[in-house]
Amino acid sequence: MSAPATDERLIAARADFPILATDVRPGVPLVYLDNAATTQKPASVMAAMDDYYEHLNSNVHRGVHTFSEKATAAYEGARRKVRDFIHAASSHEIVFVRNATEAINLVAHAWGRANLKPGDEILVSEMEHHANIVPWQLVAAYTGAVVKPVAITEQGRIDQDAYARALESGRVKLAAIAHVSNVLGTINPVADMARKAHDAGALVMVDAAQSIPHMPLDVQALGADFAAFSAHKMVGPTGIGVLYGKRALLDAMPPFLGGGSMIDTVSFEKTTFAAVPARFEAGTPAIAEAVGLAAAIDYLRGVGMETIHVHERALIGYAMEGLSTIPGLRMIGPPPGERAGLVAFALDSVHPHDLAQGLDAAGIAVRAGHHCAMPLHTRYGLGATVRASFYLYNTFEEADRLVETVEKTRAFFAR
Ligand code: C6P
Repeated sequence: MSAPATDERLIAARADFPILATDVRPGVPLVYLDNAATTQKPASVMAAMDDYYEHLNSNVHRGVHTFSEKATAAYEGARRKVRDFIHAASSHEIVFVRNATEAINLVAHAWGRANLKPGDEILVSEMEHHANIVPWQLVAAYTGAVVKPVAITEQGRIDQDAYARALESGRVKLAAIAHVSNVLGTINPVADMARKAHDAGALVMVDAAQSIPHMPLDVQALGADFAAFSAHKMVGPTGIGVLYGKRALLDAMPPFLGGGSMIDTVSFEKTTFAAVPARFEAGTPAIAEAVGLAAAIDYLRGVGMETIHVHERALIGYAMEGLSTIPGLRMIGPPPGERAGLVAFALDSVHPHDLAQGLDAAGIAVRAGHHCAMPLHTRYGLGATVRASFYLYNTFEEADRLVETVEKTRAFFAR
């Protein structure tokens, strides 16, 4: 099969990412297929952060001096940019945190401790990342609530009948669901699932870590009460992520962390707290990273989220077709039309770590292991898989290199 032509705009976009021109070792160019772990950064994001440090570095929300006011304007401008990108109703609904993991922990601890009681249920699916399981287990241990896993089907979809049955208990207070699975690639029908949860009186936390970087997303259309994501998976920097929460829910939540910036008044008799989102942003925040996130959003908008989604769908279909020709290779998850641009697979004859090393020798970066989704791997009777995850700058030729090298590695181990 010959590779389809890659969209010219996306070929041009490759030049925006300096690291993509770097050899892994002399003469071995990088084929970066570990985008679900973290994405590469365009020069514009790095320049925005450098510019911040070179020209306006100061702490935010504190000083009355000019630079502090400029830094505050940049930081709050980033918040508005996130609001618009995810179609939130207000920038009060955007809380800056360290990453998706911290966003989910914030809800589990601030909302969960205040609202859960013994016997209450939190639904998660079997395909969740540990970040959308463990925080709920921690708060369940604290409150006496119960974490209930909803089964997935062999094809890697959340079993919708099981989900509907679980909601019938009348005890479900929150459903925590990945919009896109980081292992199966499945795009879950979150809007429909949120409607069902709301009808049953439950809230919905959407783990959007693997969807926001790859497709247009509207938190209001999805019906998300809360949503979590990380900048580093959407061409932005590490160290900053976002919790989206409906204003009324955030307003009613007690703080998670205490310290500077999150208070209104402090005395030894009584401390009162700031309005949201400041209430949840104790201490000096990641200011340069917020500037970087704003530049990342500008970059993604410039390319076009729909363009990215269409490109990745074509790429994953092409890659999966190629992988399906390799003897003894098992892919898990739904068909390409129902998934984002990633695929996890295992060979019956080669350990995933050996396969990943074989790929690395050819300059191809993939992830091998359980991808922080152990219950999912247990569900499929697999200890580990290799995962190839694509992004806007990957090409069909790179998908060819992946398939050829997996086959070569398989043949090598079969000798
Ligand atoms: N998944 C992966 O290789 P953090 O680490 O907080 O930025 O993101 C956590 C997270 C939450 N939900 C989903 C669905 C995720 O995929 C991730 C991160 C990476 O799959 C690193 S483990």
